[in-house]
Amino acid sequence: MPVTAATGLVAGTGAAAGTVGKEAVAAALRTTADSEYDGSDLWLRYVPVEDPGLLRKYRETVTTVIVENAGRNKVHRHTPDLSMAPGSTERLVETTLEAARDELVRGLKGLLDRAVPVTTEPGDRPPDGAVIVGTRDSSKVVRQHIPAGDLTPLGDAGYLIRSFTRGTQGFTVIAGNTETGALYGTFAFLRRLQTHKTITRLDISESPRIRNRHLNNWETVRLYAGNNASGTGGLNGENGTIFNFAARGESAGRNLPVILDRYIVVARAMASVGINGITINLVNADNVYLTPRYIAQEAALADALRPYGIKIALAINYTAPTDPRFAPDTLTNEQLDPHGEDFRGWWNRRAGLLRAAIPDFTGFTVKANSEGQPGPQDFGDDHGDGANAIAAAVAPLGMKIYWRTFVYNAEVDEDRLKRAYLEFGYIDDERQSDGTRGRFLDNVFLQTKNGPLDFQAREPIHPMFGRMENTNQALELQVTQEYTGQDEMLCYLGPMWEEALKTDTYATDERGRLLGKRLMGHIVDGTAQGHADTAIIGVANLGNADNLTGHHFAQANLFAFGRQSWDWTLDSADIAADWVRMTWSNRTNVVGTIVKMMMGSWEALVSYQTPFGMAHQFRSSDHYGPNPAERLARDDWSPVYYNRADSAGLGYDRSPTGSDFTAQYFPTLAARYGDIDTVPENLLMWFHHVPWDRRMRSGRIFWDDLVYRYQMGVQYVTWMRLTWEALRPSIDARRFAEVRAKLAIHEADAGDWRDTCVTYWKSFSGRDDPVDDGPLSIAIVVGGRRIGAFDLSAPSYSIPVRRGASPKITKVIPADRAARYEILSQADGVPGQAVVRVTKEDFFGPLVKDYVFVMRPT
Ligand code: BDP
Repeated sequence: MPVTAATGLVAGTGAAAGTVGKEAVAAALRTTADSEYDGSDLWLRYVPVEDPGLLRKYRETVTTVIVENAGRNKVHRHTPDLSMAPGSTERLVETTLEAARDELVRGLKGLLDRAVPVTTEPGDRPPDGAVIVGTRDSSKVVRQHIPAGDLTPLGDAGYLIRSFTRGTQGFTVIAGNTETGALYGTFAFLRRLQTHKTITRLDISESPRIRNRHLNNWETVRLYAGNNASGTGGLNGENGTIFNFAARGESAGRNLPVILDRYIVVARAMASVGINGITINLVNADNVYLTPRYIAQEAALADALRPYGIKIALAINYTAPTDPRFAPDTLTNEQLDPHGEDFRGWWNRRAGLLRAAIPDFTGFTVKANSEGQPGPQDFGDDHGDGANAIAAAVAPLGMKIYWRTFVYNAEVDEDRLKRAYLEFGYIDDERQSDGTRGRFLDNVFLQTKNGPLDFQAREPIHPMFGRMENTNQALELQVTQEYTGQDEMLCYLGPMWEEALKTDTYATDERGRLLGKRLMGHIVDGTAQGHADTAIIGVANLGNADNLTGHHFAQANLFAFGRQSWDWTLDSADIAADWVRMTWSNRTNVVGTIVKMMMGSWEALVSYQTPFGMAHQFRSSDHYGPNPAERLARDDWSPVYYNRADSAGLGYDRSPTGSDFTAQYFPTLAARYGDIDTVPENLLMWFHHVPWDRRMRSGRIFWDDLVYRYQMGVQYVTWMRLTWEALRPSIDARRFAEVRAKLAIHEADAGDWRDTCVTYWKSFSGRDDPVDDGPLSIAIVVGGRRIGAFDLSAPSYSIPVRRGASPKITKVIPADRAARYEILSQADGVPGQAVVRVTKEDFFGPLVKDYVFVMRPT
């Protein structure tokens, strides 16, 4: 926390006090503290508003905070002696309005650089400069000034922020139907100040489009946000995850029910973007989470999160009832019949235990018959039987089941992508005895990844979206960057999710007529097909690293997930701009530059990892680096299964003449994807085996475009690295250095992707790297001779210079007219070295290539 950092520095700067005066010390302290800032506040960083004019305006508009009856609605607390770990800086609150009030006080103090008084009494009329937070229940001001009719339509999570003007002055009301709504409004108001937006004449009404906005916290795998034994933070007995249940050694005293600062920071951050639930353990679930000892710990966590409107859930294992750890309440295999009372009774009892400790416990996430996890099929039943059995058992307790559809049993179909729909589609279509369709119960959500494979950087949408009319559908996105650079690569995922959510499914009704609202987002928010209960899930990226997410820029993905799950129609660039302002700086050039870096970063990653719809070329050991030649125990885990490289071309034919996966889409998309001439080029190899010499839209042949695309991805990372370097004066030292170090790794590893993949493809295409017509291709003139044919993947080029001739580059001729060049250095003699930097803005952002020419005598 910055507070701690500042305190730690007092001693060091104290000596200067006598000589330079108090103010200078304060300033020095702030800069030094900033230079040490570790990112632990996420985007809830409330630094003083730099612009003096704006600061003055804000200070005029906000002079006092009024929260009436903040202590009235105490949230449930199960754990009698709930307490923060010794030395904590965060504190436990007892109500949601207290959380809102404290946030406002903390935020305003930081932003306005002075304490803002808080009172509980508005008097007869609110004073000028007051900010009032509450509900119609808690606050007289809200009752007097906000008509019920304005609030009611906003539901139980919505909020309203309204300015009331009197002459040149006035006051501001932040109201919700619930205290949680008021808390969301408070964060939205603070966000306006953090992003330097106007806070006068406001009339804002907001409510979320999707009801359940949850994280799934995979606490033991794909955790790129945690300190580990070799990392800088050290393990200290923690396993790297965000919540400690079983830390040992030095951290043994820091297990739940003890509450750590970072839990509260995360709760505040989640609430600030409207995330209202979290499944706290991995989908490959450990039954220990269902034991009484763990339930007591979970209850403490739920107690701490509850004031922030966050409810918890657990991932479970389908055969948990047979686990001896639950003795004497265990079942035999025979008793696992989903239609029988034993199985249902067991789940009802276990859920009852949870319910007793955590009254708002939301339910279970289930990964069944998937990647070796047990499930109903092991006993001759199907997913409908299994999901409904547990759902029926927990329905009386008001709980829900999030049943994952990430299944791909090889015997279902040779094409892995077809398998989920084949296993779930018929259950959704099934006619029921009451005449309705669809067997899944109302408290079952089918939780489906955005694409049909597995969180690849670019996938088409999953064909189940829109085809499961009779079942609640939850969309699952991966916030933790398993396949998108983990904690090394800067990859902003907002644009990827925006692309998915705004994809037209071309869904039709039962008579084949196109639906009016049919984007993926409409399916997920329920407006396409009239679903009342809706959900979006982010596989979280939280850990115990100082900055809580591993890479400083990974914080942006959590932020974007929250904002997009609240309102999927938002523009991911706007979200990025908010995040940059809240996290880094409000200076226009910094905002513009970092947003630009972020916006191209995903498409760049796609380009150097899996361009043109290539899928899953990751080495199996870590899903970070490439290994296109790998063959694993299962075909459908193997890169070769996806790339299908041969002498004819590259890619998986899923058209009607291939696996016919395209038939699972609605007719318009099926036709579009099924035809190599109409499929979008960025999904080309997803659906087709593409001949090496196929003519592409650029006019080049496929092979040439493919290689250039790999190179472009790396060239973008070079641009990011250089661009970050130029931001040094505007960024605090520690974070600047940490991101800088990561960008260097990023660039090298992107180069590894390019080289490993292109080299492997070459063994099939039998072609050389294309030269001379890439976006950054150039020819140079040295000693009167024109020299070209530079392979853009090479780190340097050897240029023969005749004895006595000048080694100077006299001319640079870019192949692309839009490219710019700069001769950074010339060779002084032979041997010598010259560097030419070529840049060009391409479709996803700026590209940079530094040509290093090594002049050597012939
Ligand atoms: C894959 C991960 C694996 C997860 C699986 C899942 O590699 O660790 O268990 O997804 O979603 O991407 O269940």
